[in-house]
Amino acid sequence: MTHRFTDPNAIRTRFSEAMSAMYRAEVPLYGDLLSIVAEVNAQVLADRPDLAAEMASADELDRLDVERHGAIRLGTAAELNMMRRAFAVMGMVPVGYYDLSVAGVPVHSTAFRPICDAALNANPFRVFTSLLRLELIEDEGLRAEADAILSTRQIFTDEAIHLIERDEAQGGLDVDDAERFVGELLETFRWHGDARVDAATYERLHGAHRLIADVVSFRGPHINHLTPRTLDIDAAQDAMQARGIDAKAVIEGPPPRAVPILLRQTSFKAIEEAVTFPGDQPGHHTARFGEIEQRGAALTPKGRALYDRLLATARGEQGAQGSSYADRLATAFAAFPDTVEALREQGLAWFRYELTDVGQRLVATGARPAGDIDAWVHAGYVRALPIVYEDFLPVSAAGIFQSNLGGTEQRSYAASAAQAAFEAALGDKVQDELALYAATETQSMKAVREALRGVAAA
Ligand code: OOG
Ligand code: NI
Repeated sequence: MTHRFTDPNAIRTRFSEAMSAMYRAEVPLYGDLLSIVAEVNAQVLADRPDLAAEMASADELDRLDVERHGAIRLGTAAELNMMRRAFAVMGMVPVGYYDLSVAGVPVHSTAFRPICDAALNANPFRVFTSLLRLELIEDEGLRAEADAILSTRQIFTDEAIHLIERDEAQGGLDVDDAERFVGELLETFRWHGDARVDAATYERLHGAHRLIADVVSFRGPHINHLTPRTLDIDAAQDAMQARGIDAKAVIEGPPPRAVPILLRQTSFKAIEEAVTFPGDQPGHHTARFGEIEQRGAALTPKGRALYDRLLATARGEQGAQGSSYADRLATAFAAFPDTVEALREQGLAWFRYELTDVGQRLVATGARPAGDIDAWVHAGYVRALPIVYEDFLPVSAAGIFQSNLGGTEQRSYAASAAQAAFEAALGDKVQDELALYAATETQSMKAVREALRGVAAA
C-alpha cells in the first residue's frame, strides 16, 4: 500500500525548491548569492579533483546544488508544536537545542532536518527554528500584550493543518496532496508586509528587543534567510565584496583550514523593507538577510571542547595590539590538528569508514586480514572520511543573529537554558546530534568489520 504515498524526501525537495524560488523573488540579492556559490563551487571542483572524487564517493556531490538551510522565529508553543508536525511530513525532525539567551537574544531553538544518510544525501534541507521566550521580556505589561497579540494569530492555513492530519492518519500523502501541502505550507513562510499591530505597539515591542517586534508584529514567521553551501567561503566572500554586496566583515566560526571543521558562515546585512501599519500608515522593518556557509567535519565532544577553548582564546584577546581577529583566530587554531589522520588518531572528529578498492578486491578473494580498523586503514584496505557537520553553531548563530539585529545591541539575559520547557512546547524531545554522528560512525565500522572478517563481528 505504501507505494501510493510520496517519498518524504521528494516532498522536502519540492518544498525547499519552492521556498528558494519564493525567497529569490522576495529578496533578489539571494539570487546573487546562489550564482556566486554555484560559480565558486564549480571552480573548486575543477581545481581539486581529489575533493570532487571524495565527495562523489561519499554520495555528496549531487546534494551540493540543492543544499541550503533556512531560519524562522515562532511566537508560541502551539506554533512550534504544529511546525514539528509539518516538518515531519517532509522527514525532518528536531535535532539539537540552542540557547541563544546567552547572547542576549530572547529565543531558544532547534534545527529540523533529516537524519539518516540516505535522506541527508537526497536533500539535507534544514530549518533553524526559534521560539520566542516571552518570559524574558522584563516589562510585565508589554509581556502580556505580546502574549495577547500572538494568541490570536493562526500562521498555518486550514488546508495545511488538514493535510498534516491526513499525513499522520494515513502514514503519508499521495502525489496530489503532497503538492498541495507544499503550496499551503509555503504560505506560512511568506513575507507579509502588513503588520498586525499599530505603529506605536511596534515601536514598544522594538524597544524591548528588535527580535520581539519581528516575531510578534506580523501575520507569520517569514523565512528570514536561506543559505546555500559553498566549498570555499573565502572565495565566495571575496566575490560578494567584488559585486558590492554589503557582506559582514568577519566570517563566523573556525579559520580557513586544510581540513574544514564544523561550520563557517558569513552574511550580507539585513535589508530594510517597507511595511504598512493598520490605517495605511507606512513604516519599515529590518529582518531578512542573506547568508552563505561552508561545512566541514563534525567534531566529537573532545574536538568540540578544543574548538570552544581555542575560539574563546581568539575572542578573549581583544586587547592584543595590532592583531586582527583573523590573525588571533589563526594563531589560536594552530593548536587544532589539521590533517585527516591527526583528527582521527586524536579522536577529534567523527568518521565514516568504508572499503577502498584494494579492500574490496581482498574481500572478493576471500582473504580475512588480521588486525583491527586502524591496521586496515594503515594497510590501505579501509578509508576514513570525515562526517559532514549537519548542524549549527550556537556562537555562530548568535553572531549572525546579532549582526542582523543592528550590531550594537549587546544585552545578555540572566536566564538559563530551558530545554525542558522547549521540549514541552515542541511536544517531543530533540535528538542529540552527537549521538547521531556516533551512530553513523559505529554503523560504518560494523559494516567494514563484517566485510573484512566475513562475520557479523561486534
Ligand atoms: C537564525 C540564526 C541562526 C545560523 O545559520 O546559524 C542561523 C535566525 O536569525 O533566526 O540561521
Ligand atoms: Ni543561518
